[in-house]
Amino acid sequence: MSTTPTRQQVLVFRELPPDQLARLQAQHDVTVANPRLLEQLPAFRAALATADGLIGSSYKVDAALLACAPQLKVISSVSVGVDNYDLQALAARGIMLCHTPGVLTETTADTVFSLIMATSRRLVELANWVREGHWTSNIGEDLFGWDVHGKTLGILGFGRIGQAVARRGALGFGMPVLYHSRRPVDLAKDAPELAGKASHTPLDELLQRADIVVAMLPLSNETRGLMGAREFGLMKPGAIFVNGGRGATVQETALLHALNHGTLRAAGLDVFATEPLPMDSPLRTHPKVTALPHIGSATFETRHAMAVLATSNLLQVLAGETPQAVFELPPG
Ligand code: 8YV
Repeated sequence: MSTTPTRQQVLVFRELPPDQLARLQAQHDVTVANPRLLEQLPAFRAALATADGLIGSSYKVDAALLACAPQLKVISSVSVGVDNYDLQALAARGIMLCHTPGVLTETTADTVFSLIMATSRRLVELANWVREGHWTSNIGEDLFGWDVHGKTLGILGFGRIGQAVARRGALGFGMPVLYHSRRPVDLAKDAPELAGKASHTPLDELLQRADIVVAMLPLSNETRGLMGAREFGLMKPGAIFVNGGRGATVQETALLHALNHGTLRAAGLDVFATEPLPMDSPLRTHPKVTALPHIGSATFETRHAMAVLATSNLLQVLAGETPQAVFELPPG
């Protein structure tokens, strides 16, 4: 005897595209409540009490919040990074965590490379200079930038996005690539296009040799504050630092010191320890900083693809199926 699947309770905590919301509503009872909007916080908290599944991103999900969700089976994050989720608490409750790796790799790598170009060639500064009406004669050396092609690219973190950045540098710009990660990547097997073009390098040596250092690190206990005064002090005079991973991997006071007194020529930042970037942060207006509002994956195409994957993950788990992209939690 066929049984009609029961409609379960789904809480959407960050807006989804209408077509993906409709997919959820076709099978389950859906509440949309974004807890970062004060007026929606009561509805969020009320829906937590009966939620079987959550879908959204960029909101801290800790043990205290999970204690308000006694029926929760799964969280489907519309993100590849999961540092805003208390993984131990999820594991202890047996709550599954899904995320959206892969679909945002190329877009995020494009964003990172745009920061490499913007900082090296001073694109934002000079575009503003033209906009403000200063271009009244041929430019002089004071407006020159620095070449990107052929420079040594150092990448901290060599997962999907780090490798995509390496492809852009090595294959598109003729850049020797040094990368630092916990373990060397078997390039011949996993990234043959980078074989012979990217070298697993100790952190200190990478910082000393690279002209452009890109941080593509997830945030964990191991990576929090990894780039501090010692690390910035190792970097070459005139080096450029770009962060496209997580802001808290960088000690921002050390970054500011390197920009103001040390060796750093410029910094391109898409992520920050606190987001949105506080109005009183010196990084917001620093002349050597190009700051973006965490737009790594923020294109129409990619954010839709992420929402499709996250919605599929959630529907699969609620149907008792294996999701396309589960995040392996630490042992509970
Ligand atoms: C945004 C990201 O946080 O996927 C991640 O981990 O950092 C970015 O893609 C995410 O897209 C928010 O929905």
